[in-house]
Amino acid sequence: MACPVFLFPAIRGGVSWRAVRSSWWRNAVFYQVYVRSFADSNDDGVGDLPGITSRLDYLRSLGVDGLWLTPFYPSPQKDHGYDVADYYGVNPEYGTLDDFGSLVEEAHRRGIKVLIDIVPNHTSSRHPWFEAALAGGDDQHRARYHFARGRDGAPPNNWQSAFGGPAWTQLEGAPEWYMHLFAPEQPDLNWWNPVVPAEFRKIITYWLDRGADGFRIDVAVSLHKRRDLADRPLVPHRITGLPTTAPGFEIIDQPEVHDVYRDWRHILGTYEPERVLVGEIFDAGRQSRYIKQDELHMAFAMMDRRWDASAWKRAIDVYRRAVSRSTSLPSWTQSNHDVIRHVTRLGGSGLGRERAKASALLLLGLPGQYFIYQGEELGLEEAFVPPERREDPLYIHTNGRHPGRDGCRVPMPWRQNEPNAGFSTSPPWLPTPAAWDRNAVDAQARSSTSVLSLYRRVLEMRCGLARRLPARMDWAAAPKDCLIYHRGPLSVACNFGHRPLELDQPADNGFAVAIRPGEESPMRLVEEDE
Ligand SMILES: [Ca+2]
Repeated sequence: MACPVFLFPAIRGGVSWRAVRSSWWRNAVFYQVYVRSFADSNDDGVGDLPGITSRLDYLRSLGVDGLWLTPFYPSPQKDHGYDVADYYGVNPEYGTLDDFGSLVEEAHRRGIKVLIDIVPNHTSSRHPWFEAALAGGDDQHRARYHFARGRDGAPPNNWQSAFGGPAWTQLEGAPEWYMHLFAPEQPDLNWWNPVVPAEFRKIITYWLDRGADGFRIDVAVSLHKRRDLADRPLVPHRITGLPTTAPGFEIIDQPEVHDVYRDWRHILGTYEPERVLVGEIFDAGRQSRYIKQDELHMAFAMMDRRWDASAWKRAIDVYRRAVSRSTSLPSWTQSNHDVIRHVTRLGGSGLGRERAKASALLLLGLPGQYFIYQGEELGLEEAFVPPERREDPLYIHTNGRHPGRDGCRVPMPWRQNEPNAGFSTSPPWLPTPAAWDRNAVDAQARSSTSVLSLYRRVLEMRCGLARRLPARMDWAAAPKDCLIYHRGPLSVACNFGHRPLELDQPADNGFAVAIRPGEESPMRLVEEDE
């Protein structure tokens, strides 16, 4: 672990050894590695596992406690790895199982945990199960997916794919259709069939045995689909008037999904040190039902609100309340591989970057985990990817109505004055914007005012303060457009407005983080000894 203080807290008051050791993930800082775009070890333009291993010292110097690796399994890459053809292997583009072993070993040597992505909702259409299901009407394999007869040439029901169009594709020359809530190349598994949960028990055990410290679970509340496959009742949307699913009608989020996570949590409980489950769940209401002592450890407290003090305060409180009845804390997140980078969302260029620095400080002071999305620590903006170079199925399947998510997946800039900002000597799978040269890691490492230097400094402070920071925080009275909170010896103030604010430094608190979006001094970190 990069920050060993998390290991110490309580060998007192009858706290068991198990409880002490299980605390590693609480308040940890995780770093999401988008494998295809992080680091390229063999200069073929595609990131890979040895590339990640070669950059572990960078991640350690940044001060992260754990990584989340996006899927690296063999896959036809119709949805960049979220279409898994073999849950037990490594895509040759990304390396080998031995490379995975080395990555885990080297990460652990540096005190960094490794979470991997698991995709239980659907397989790739190239998975051997689905290929067998198609091959000859193999009933045993068909029963592992959702096959159903259509209605007069139409799909079995009116469910929609997240990527546009019906959630069903008809088999050629046959009356049956198969279900896919995402791309047609991602057939949904039938979790009502006991063969499916049994297989995933094997899969998670396989990776736990290879040293994985836990899983980030893709579309975590899906799994079981409502059994009656009933049509969605449609009602007019309250604003647009367009037909939308009636409230209370759930296709996913069935009660049986909880049984799966109780089962997985039980399996994880047989490993030491503690392994963790992080659900891809953003809705606070759902988080409160899934984050439990015997289910998930964490989900994402996604801070995607407009830059407004009261909206942020409300969102922070909603996510805090969501976990208040569990022993968990929120996992603050601003960006990931599916959303527009937050520097851009917060206004772009200099203004967006200043706000992003402020929001990081605001969230990093709160109780809870923090998930950095790769490149966030460089202040990267959403990149423009020319339409002819876009690869995201969301762009392709919506015929360009959705711009796609390629702009947040462009490879990392590592070195200034090198081709493709030092990511690769070959053209990267997505083009690096020319302007990213100045964002390169080596350039930012040399500058004390860079976003990277700020992240390093703040993570170091957070680590140093960890033992003194309680799980509780309290809002304090604040001027308009400002949020202030206290957490033990730490006080954090964040100015959402355009004018500088002068605040009295809290007398009883030894440490304060103040953020002032003025021109000369946009931000000020006040340390104890100042
Ligand atoms: Ca490569």
